[in-house]
Amino acid sequence: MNPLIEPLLIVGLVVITLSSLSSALSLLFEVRFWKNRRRGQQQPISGSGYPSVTVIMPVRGLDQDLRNNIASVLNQDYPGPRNYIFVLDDENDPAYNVITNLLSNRNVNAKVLINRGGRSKGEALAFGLGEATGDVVVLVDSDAQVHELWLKNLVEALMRGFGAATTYRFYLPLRRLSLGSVLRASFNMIGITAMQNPTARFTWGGSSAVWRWLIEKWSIRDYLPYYLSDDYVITHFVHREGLGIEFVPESLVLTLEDIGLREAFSWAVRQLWYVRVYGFKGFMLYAASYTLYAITLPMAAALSIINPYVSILGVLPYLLGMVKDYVRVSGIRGLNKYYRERITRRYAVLLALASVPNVYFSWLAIVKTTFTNSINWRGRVFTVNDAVRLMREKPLP
Ligand SMILES: Nc1nc2c(ncn2[C@@H]2O[C@H](COP(=O)(O)OP(=O)(O)OP(=O)(O)O)[C@@H](O)[C@H]2O)c(=O)[nH]1
Ligand SMILES: [Mg+2]
Repeated sequence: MNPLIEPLLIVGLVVITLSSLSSALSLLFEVRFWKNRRRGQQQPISGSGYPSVTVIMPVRGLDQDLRNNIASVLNQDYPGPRNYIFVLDDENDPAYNVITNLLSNRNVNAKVLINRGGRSKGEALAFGLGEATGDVVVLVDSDAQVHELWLKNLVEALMRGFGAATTYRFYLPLRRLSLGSVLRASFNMIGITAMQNPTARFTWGGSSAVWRWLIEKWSIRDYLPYYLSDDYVITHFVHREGLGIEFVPESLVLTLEDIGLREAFSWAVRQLWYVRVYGFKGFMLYAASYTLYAITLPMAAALSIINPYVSILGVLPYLLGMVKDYVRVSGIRGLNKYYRERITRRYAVLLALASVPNVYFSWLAIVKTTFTNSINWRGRVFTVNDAVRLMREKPLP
């Protein structure tokens, strides 16, 4: 026997065992998460009236389903007073007319602000916060589509004693299904994993509620323009206050968009770039776990030459990963009719299958991100140096 074979076999078996164990644990965790939700561990709401809310949406450019997104955010069944602030950088932005048109047909308390010369989402948010009057501030992105109880669910989590309430997004194709859109939807679900875990949880800027007193107390407005990730800033201050962040899957937002494979890859790299810049440890953890999954299959294939049973063991982590994603999407479908009607069972199966190519898609995106200096975000280019320089100008206390 070749002297190299024995150590190779040992390394291979260790890799396969580790990735099988880790996928089995993730699956177990996933099943328990949805089971607990179904049991309804929600505590009743204390206090009487619902707090007043200011919903802030920064907008730049025309999202693919912008009109429906904004209409859904305006069309809320919320028992308390609410008002809306849209922040654009320029009234020539094509989204300006879409928003003013929608508002002219509706009886809602809303204003459209122009942060002239604004250079980023963070600047737009800071500008909008300066005009917020509600006891609660809810931030929402222009690519989010929500159901009627979205706002109420988020605010109720604050009323139960949390400092912030967050949710996450789920991608759906708008007109046609493509490899790019399915891979992006699959990649995106890693964010749900983070939300399910209180240590990794963050206030996702795409849809989060925060008490305004907390924003004022820590002068969060002053920090936002210096960070490309509002998630990072707000999460930091909620923790500084010693309060918890609640994850509200019942208010998951849908993003209906079509995207090609190449664009989906650049999108994934941009998402990872933020993690690399603002949460390097998390990025390393992410890189390590995806590397483990990515090498499992070739390792099993190589070892199957020595022992064919190893190949059976080698596909186990991928099978468990598929089942986990199916359980997850089924859990989301089970939340309420809104999700069940829009997310088909066929799409759930497709996402489960996509979890396998997504291992390689994600891993390649991680490798690319490691060597990516600049990103293009809605037509604005930001480099690592820009981000670091800005962060140093206004470090978080
Ligand atoms: N006013 C203003 N809004 C912005 C700017 N950049 C982004 N936005 C808005 O900020 C929100 C988040 O932007 P997205 O491009 O969706 O960012 P993201 O959610 O990190 O990225 P995706 O995953 O691609 O959705 C959206 O509502 C955008 O319209 C900007 O420079 N100015
Ligand atoms: Mg977005």
